[in-house]
Amino acid sequence: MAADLAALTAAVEAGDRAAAAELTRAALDEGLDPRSVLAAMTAAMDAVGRRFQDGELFVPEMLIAARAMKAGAAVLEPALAAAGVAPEFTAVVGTVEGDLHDIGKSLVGMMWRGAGLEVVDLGVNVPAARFVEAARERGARLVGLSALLTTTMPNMRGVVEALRASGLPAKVVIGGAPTTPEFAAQVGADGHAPDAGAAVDLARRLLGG
Ligand code: B1M
Repeated sequence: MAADLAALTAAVEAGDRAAAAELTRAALDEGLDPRSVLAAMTAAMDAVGRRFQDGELFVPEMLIAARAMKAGAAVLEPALAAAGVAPEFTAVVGTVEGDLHDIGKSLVGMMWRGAGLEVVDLGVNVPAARFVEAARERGARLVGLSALLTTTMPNMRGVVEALRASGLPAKVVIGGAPTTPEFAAQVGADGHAPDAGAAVDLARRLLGG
C-alpha cells in the first residue's frame, strides 16, 4: 500500500481500523515524518467531533473512529518513541476520574515518549490516589492530567491537591479540550497545554530541558 495521508484521515474518520493501521505503516515505510502521520489522524478526530456536534453522527460512530485512531497510533508509537533519546525523566499520565476519553491523553503520552521521557500511562477514570501512588512508585518528575468533559475537569483540582499533600516533587500539567491556562492556575497546576505538541514544549520547560 502506498503512503497517502488523506486516505489515512478518511480511514480514521470512517472507523476503518485495518486501513488506518496499514496506511500508517505505509507512511512510515516511505519515511514520512511521524508527526505528519499523527496530524492526519488528529484531523480525522476533529472532523468526527464537528460532525457529532452537528448531529450527523452519534456516539457509536465516534467510538469506532476512536478505535481506528488507536489502531493507527499503535503502529505509529514506536516511530515517535524512536525519535527520542534515552529517558532521563519519568512522567505519569492519565485521564481523571469519571472521564473515559483516552485519545488525547494517549497522544500526549506518545509525544512525551517521542521527546525522550519514560511514560507510565494509567489509562482513564483514574482516581487522585492512583496518580499519587504511581508518581511515588515510579519517581515521576511530571504528572499529566487529561479531561475532556466539563463535568470531570473539576476532578483535576483533587489530583493536584493530593500530589501537593504527598510532598512529591512532580510538576503537574493539565490539558484537554475544556481546560484553559486560567483553569490550570485556579487548580494549582504548573501548566496547561492546548495540544500534544505544546505538551512536549511545556514538559521540556518544566523539567529544565
Ligand atoms: Co465524547 N465528548 N463523550 N466520546 N467525545 C466530547 C469530548 C464532546 C466535546 C463531543 C461534543 O459534544 N461535541 C462532548 C463533551 C462536552 C462537554 O463536556 N462540554 C462529549 C460527550 C458529551 C461525551 C459523552 C457524555 C457522550 C454520551 O455518552 N452522551 C460520553 C462521556 C463518557 C465519559 O467519559 N464518562 C462520551 C463518550 C465518548 C466515546 C467513548 C464515544 C469517545 C471516546 C473514545 C476514547 O477516547 N477511547 C468519544 C469521543 C471520541 C469524543 C470526541 C468526538 C473526540 C475526542 C477525541 O478523541 N479527540 C469529542 C469531540 C472533540 O473533542 N472534537 C468528544 C481527539 C483528541 C486528539 O483530542 O482529546 O481534545 P483531545 O486531545 C487533544 C487536546 O485536548 C490536548 O492534546 C490532545 C492532542 O492534541 N490534550 C492534552 C488532551 N489531554 C491532554 C493532556 C495534556 C495536554 C494536552 O497534558 C497532560
